[in-house]
Amino acid sequence: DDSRMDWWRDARFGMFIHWGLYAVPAGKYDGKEVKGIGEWIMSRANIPRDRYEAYAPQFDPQQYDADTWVRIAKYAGMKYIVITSKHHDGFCLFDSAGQYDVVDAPPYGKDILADLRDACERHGVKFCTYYSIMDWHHPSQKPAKMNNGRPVWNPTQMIDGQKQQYVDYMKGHLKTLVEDYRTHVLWFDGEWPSWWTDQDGQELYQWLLELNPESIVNNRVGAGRKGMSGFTQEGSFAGDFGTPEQEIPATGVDSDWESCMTMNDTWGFKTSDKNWKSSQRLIQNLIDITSKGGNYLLNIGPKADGTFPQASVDRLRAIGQWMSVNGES
Ligand code: FUL
Repeated sequence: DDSRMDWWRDARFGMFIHWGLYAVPAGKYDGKEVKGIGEWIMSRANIPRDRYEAYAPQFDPQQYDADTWVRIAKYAGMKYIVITSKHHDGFCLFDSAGQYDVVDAPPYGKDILADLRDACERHGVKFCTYYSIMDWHHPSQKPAKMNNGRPVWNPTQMIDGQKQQYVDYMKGHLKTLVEDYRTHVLWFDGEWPSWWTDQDGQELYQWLLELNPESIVNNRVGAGRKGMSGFTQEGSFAGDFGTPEQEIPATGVDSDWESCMTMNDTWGFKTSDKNWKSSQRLIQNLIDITSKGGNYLLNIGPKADGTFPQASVDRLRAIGQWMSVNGES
């Protein structure tokens, strides 16, 4: 019985939010522009852990207002929000059992995810969370190799004998996200290091459904994803839905799927990335995806001050205007 998927299938349109310490450097390290997507800066610039940790005391999003974010999403016609609870860099936007999270990091010290959950619940938007399996900060994992004395983080290597402890650490986080943050979707990612197996994914999925039988879990919980196309190799574990990334599949897909896409070329905020798609293009993507039976998860990369980039707000407003004429309520 997959009636737990009903709301998700009806939803069609959601907001992805990539936010974390990477919004502080916003694409620059040691005064130099770093190539690639903003949330990968720790890896792209081979930043050692202690240097990266130094962004935490600089992360002080005084203008963050969860209510405003949810109103913007709702006006655009989005029915759910998926936010990075922990990206590959390991820093948590919720009150985790450990210390590497926004609640324990001065000066901000407030619970970003709790505020967003409350705002979502007030506005009838489903609150959902992204979670990275690979963790560039956790002591169980080490860099793939060193390059001139600097860490190459992707993919991490699991230190012998540490895996069970790390899985328990993840489960602690996930239990908190399910029980205290009432997350509706567990959107996994960072499943590609060789120490994570399809069987690990299947076990974690079963464990999550026992915790909350209403949970929805994406296919990246398993290890059988085929590149960016979003689907899973035959015989591998596929979770509840496929996750094409920056792609819209052809028609004729019979499983559930959701295309996640950026408005420019980065997920996490990057000052230099001004390559914005037009509103018209985003609306066409929405039509294309939903007419093929998929969901559209459209990304925002908030700035370190807690606001959405103006270019994103403008586009969401245009989508909302189109929706008010053409959408179902
Ligand atoms: C990828 C990640 O590596 C990117 O940073 C981003 O989160 C995208 C949605 O998924 O696998």
